[in-house]
Amino acid sequence: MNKIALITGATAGIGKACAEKFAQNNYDLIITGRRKERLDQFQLELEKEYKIKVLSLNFDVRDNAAVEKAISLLPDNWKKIDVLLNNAGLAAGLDPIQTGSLADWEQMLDTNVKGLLYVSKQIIPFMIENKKGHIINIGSIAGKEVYPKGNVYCASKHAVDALTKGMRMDLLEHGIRVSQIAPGAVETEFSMVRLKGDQNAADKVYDGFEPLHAEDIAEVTFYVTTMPAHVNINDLLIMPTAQASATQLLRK
Ligand code: NDP
Ligand code: 8X3
Repeated sequence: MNKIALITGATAGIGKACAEKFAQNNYDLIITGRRKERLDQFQLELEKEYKIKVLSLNFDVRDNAAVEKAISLLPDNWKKIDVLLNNAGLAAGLDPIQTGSLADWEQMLDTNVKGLLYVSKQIIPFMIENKKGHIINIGSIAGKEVYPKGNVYCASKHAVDALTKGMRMDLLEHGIRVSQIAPGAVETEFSMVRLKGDQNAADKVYDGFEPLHAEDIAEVTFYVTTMPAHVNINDLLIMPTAQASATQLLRK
């Protein structure tokens, strides 16, 4: 086997671009997501294009029993996971706290925080056993700053920021590297999901400036893994040149 990366949320956006980048660099991949058709199709494309081994695991990260089951069924040679990319996540809604929806809040916290924990809980023992590994959590500018109507999404990404630090401390004795990549605006399916399929509103998010592309984040994510074993990039905040903060954008 080549080195192995497990990427959650590989059916779209940043996770998909990261899978391509790791595949180009001869990693074998475990790709996960809820949309089985996309996952299976992507698996075939990766195997054909890059001649690597790919396993696709179809689960919702919010369902701990499903996460446990899928990972417990991994063949032993797939348990030597070098990189865990905790990427699956979303924002749901853009409402002030006083009118926000409970279902949106639960979806964000259950996916971005608890889902990340459920997957990590299954993979960390393999890394401890292997005495190495690299966990990369996809945070956000929303984990560094809070912005109006960002309330619960920002809270979930602040939790990712805190968990990244906590993981690094607790896993220090096991030689496991833990990093966070925190992007600003990246044009993916993110805004369509957040704005519940309103294409016009989603397009407006990226109007008049060049956002980051998922491939930019893949480039940086792969770079973080290429450092020598004694080097850990703790935290990497990456923004479009046209974005200075969560709320300050230069639109033409
Ligand atoms: P996309 O919507 O394009 O992709 C999200 C991915 O997460 C999909 O593959 C989706 O797969 C998966 N996912 C979502 N919910 C679940 C779930 N419950 N169980 C399993 N998989 C799930 O968005 P991005 O690529 O932009 O988002 C990826 C990460 O990057 C998220 O954590 C997001 O918060 C973060 N981020 C995004 C930024 C942006 O501006 N786009 C900026 C900063 C951070 P499926 O639907 O098939 O399950
Ligand atoms: C996604 C970026 O600014 O919409 O995490 O929160 S933002």
